[in-house]
Amino acid sequence: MRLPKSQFILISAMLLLTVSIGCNRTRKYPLQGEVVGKNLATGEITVNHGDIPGFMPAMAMPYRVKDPAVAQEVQPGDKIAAEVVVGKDPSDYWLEDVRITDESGRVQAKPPAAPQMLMPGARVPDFALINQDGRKIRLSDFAGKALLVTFIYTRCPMPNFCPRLSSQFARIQNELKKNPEDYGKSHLLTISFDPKYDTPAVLRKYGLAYLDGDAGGFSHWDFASTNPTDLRRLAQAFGLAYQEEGNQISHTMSIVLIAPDSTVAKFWFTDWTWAELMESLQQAARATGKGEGK
Ligand SMILES: [Cu+2]
Repeated sequence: MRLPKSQFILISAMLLLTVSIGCNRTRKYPLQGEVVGKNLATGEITVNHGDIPGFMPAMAMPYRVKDPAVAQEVQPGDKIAAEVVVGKDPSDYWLEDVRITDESGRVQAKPPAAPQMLMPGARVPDFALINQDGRKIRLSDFAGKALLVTFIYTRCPMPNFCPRLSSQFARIQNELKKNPEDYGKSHLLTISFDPKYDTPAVLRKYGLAYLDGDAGGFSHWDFASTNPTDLRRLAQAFGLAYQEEGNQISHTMSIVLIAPDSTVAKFWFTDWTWAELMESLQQAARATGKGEGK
């Protein structure tokens, strides 16, 4: 069969479009199974699941959960239903829309507590903390500045987690110092989720190590903590999961940029570099001058 040229071009274009959509689209598969383990450090849960037609035969394997609060919530033994989402790169897949079900796979009346993570643009509640000097500080103290917040515990033995967060924040601190205007319009805040051990004195000593012994640096970088109840609320708001395990705390990473108007500007959970954080922080800080009658 010979097609008129115009029709041939049309069909070719449609085929090309279909192929490119097929490659760029993320795909979703329904999953049902039982949670048999979890690893808060990686934000993964291991699920023993049935056949997932078109994706995977029945087996037990770890899945990253998109929302870290959900990994915190579900427990081994829970029966769940979820969507496996496969990204453009098929080796990149994760779980979304996780629901706890009964034996027969029906969603139970009580799903996991709705994660209350703040979305970008949301106003940040005014949490109170105690800093390295034993002084009460509030997030609202930094209103008008771009505020970069992260969470650590000082005893963390995993080089890629808390020590990396602190050493990269130190790098940002040092770089910002070179530009007094940015320095004056920004602030860093490291929050410990281990208040029992990380007292103000411990945090002060820890902070000084990252400030090269310069206590003056605390005027731009606070190390703080608060009571366990407020920590839970803070962690939920900022999508951080942590859990005591013996003498250690297994946890995820969360870095949040709070804009000068006290709204969430951006989150980072896994992939980030100090340069990227600093650039976003500087951008937010420089935006403060605009629209304020300057
Ligand atoms: Cu850590």
